[in-house]
Amino acid sequence: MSTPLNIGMIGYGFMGRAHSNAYRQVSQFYKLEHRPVLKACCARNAEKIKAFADNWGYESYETDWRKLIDRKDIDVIDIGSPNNTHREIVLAAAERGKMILCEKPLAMNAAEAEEMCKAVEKAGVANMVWFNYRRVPAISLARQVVDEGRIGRPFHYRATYLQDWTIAEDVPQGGAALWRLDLAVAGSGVTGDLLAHSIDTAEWLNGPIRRVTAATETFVKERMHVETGKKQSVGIDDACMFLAVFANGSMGTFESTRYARGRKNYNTFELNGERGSVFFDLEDPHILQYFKHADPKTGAKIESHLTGWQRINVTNFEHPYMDKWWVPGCTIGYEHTFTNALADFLIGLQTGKPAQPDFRSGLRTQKVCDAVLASGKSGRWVDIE
Ligand code: SOE
Repeated sequence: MSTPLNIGMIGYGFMGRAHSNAYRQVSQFYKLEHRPVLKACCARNAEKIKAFADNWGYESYETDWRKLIDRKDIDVIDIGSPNNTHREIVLAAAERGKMILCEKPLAMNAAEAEEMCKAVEKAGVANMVWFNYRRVPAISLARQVVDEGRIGRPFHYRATYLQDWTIAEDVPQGGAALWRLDLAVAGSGVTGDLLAHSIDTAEWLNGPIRRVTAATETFVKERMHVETGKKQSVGIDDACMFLAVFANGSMGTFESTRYARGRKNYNTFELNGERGSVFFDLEDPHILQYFKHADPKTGAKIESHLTGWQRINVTNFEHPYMDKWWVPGCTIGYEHTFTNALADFLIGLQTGKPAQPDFRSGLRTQKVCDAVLASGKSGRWVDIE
């Protein structure tokens, strides 16, 4: 018999939908002690949140998040609302002893994230940041390949995260749909929104980043603001490139933009080491490319005429998460990464071994983002503690 775990979801946009879908799916595919129940959702607009509640099967809705976190029948607060709301909700929800799942980036900056970490740690409540890409089976397999010593000494890490949806100058900023373009609400542009994913994956696969130097650019300097109806200056970084030095001595390059015509959600990385390399591209999500130069145990080199990149179709039962889904050869998609993440969170509750990335780990990413943005301004190398 599973125990119900009552969810209070804040936000009804893209992430509100992605998380709600995960809550609905997880118990069907994973056998777990806790069974999420869609107890209540919350947003300011009563008409929209009611429609959201009806569509996803939430039992009730609220229009004030404070009321939601005061409710005794809510166990978990899920934050899918814009970045500038995360801190306040986390501090209040932790005080009331709620478990918290927060959308990325954890906060507007590292100072906020630090405060949020302290709050959940003081309250002793379970917490996780929704860095869903760790749960793409091919990316989890990359981590396994690293752990198995198949990369050997790492030399290079290369990440790109490219999109193209803000090129037109008449795309406005602000409001429910376009808050990601509004500095006051988002905290930053592509650095917090896209590179946060790349940084989380990079540190997970290749360890901590020690130093960065960055260049940022804002291509469209003014956009109409949805709330004021007036043209206002744009404060976010439209594009950001940075160089990194990892604690293990390897070097990294990171590139992100929303101005790469034709690129919709092009999230890639490549890690090159002495014994092998891995490459991943989210536009080909079930494939992990692996180049084997030498045996991880003996160090013996593969015969040169037989070397080449392997395209591993990550759909076998032996692959991460895949025994929970379909039969080999049948792929899973974007939405399943959230379900896998949620399953890890619930397994963490069950085993007492908290799921990662928790808020501390989210704070690491935030520190790197802050360093990147500071370097983008100063043009200097910035160290990360
Ligand atoms: C931005 O367009 C965005 O929706 C991000 O906010 C998500 O985190 C990313 O996964 C997809 O792109």
